[in-house]
Amino acid sequence: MRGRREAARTRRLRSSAARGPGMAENRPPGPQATALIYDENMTRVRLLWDDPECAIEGPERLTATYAKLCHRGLAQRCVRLPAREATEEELELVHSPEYVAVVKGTQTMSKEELQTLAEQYDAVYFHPSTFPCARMAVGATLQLVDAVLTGAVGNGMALVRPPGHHSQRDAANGFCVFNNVAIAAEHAKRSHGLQRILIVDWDIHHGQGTQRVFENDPSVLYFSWHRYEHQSFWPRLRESDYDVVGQGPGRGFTVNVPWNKVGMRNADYVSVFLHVLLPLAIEFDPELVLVSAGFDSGIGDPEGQMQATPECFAHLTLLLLPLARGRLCAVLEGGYHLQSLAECVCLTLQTLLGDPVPALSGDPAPCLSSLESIQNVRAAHAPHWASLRHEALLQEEGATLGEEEAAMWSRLDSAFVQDQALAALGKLLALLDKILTGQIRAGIAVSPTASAAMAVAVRRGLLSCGAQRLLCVAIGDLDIPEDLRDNGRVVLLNMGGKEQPEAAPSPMCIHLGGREATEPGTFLLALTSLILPVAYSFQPELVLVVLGPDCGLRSLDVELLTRLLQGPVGGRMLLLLQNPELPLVEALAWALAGRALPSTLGPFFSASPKQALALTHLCRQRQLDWPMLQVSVT
Ligand code: X5A
Ligand code: ZN
Repeated sequence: MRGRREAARTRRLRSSAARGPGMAENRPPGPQATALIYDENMTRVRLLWDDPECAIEGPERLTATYAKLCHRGLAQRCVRLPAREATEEELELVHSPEYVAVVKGTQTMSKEELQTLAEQYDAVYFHPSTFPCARMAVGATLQLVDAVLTGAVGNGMALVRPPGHHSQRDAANGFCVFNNVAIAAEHAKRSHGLQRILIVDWDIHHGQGTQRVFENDPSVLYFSWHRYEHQSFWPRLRESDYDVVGQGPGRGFTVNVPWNKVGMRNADYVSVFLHVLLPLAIEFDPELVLVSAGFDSGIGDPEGQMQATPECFAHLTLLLLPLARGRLCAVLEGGYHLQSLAECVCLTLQTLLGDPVPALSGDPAPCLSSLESIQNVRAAHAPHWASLRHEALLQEEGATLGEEEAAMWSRLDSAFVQDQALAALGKLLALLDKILTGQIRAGIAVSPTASAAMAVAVRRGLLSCGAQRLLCVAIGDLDIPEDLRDNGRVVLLNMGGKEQPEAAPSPMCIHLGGREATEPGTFLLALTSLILPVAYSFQPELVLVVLGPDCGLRSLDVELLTRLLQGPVGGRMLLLLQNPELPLVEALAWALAGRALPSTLGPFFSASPKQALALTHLCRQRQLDWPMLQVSVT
């Protein structure tokens, strides 16, 4: 029974993988579907007088974006949900009744009155349609959150105007009137009983409005990166710096990453996700992820002046999808370069729809200024998060673990391969060839002899039509033949193998040995701090993940590895498992097909100090070879 269901799922996986981007099936409503909310009414609000600062926030932001989504066929693949106007009661989840009344009053104001009111706030304009539009922006966000939290859809995006994240209890600010995302988070707590919500604010401005709403609240983890330039960039607030971490019970639940230079690129953005946001988010284990999805952080934007390409937003989205069972709601904030905005929204929505992410372009080394910010924010949060605590530890002990840095793979000693294994090898090679020739994107092979199969697969992967760069992530006690160890085209990353001291470690072999290396705490830390940074630095064309017998990883950890490694490799991945349990194979097939995780991450395990230290030491030792391992300027 189970076997047949498994086979059916694998078939589905293969056929959808073969179709590739833009052609995946339209999923019916349900926990695997993606919602899109857009309503023309939100294009009504516009600037009626001359104000160079506000002129960039116009209706064409929505129309251009929506047109591109339709043109790409992406809007058509989504479940369309109607927007609605939020009630005043809902607005008052965050805003004062007095402020709501003020905004309500704008409906009947003359242009002069509107302008006078706008002057009371910083960088805001009003229009007779502001109140209904802003209510609809909130209502659209609530519709999306309700659909995701009831399981009507799995994730989704709301294209709204006006934006929300600068708006505060009693004030409009920075084009924002009502705080769409903050209201949605309060609503999720009150009406759905949620206890942990993550807000990821990747807009290029600091969402000080959202920060202020939740600064005392440990149930909402607020993360924002923002152009800061040592407090000289709007809104020029001291409270936007890395050392502002929340107050009272909310200490540690506000995370600010200031960008002190313009021109930040893909590597800077992904590094911050890997080394700051993800460790904290995994430890927090949110039940819902709200993205304040501003795209003024994308290349070409006049406000942000950054260099991150549209593909970067696909990667950021992919990195968030393993959280909260994939319950992710992206809500538009800023974004003022119409083409860049539309393109970035396409890449975000495409990823929500489960399409494979395109490769990340550019030098994988983060710049000095971003490393400085990463170092500072990690230090500021080390007291509050177990996943960062080993930073402090390392400084205290000044430890070196030279002997711990052990070596690798013993020689593949056996030419003896059983019949059964031969048959499995045949299937494995057929699968690998299909991946290499682009007929399918990813696959799972089962072998009774993982070590031998791995050696064969790596060799085959390197053949003439094979990969120029192959990453082999080997978990557990697996033997790698000598000749593959220092092949310039293969990086071997082994977790949990035998501890074997090695004379001269090769940059192409990375090994964290011992049973403890595959314990949940160590492994999750290794995933964000070692495995993904090496993979993003190497940019492999193919990833081979090999699980040795009794490798010690929980099924959840293998799933996370599988999902997250799809980023740096564009989804081209072969999983090789020795005698796995059927549910694991099923879960991995699901993961490769980009479907949501069935549960949240569960209780957090922290790595033992010894393991954290060994891992940190390994990362520091290898950061010259693999620049995305860096977390400090030294
Ligand atoms: C939502 C948003 C920016 C305001 C900039 C004012 N606001 N100079 O991106
Ligand atoms: Zn912005």
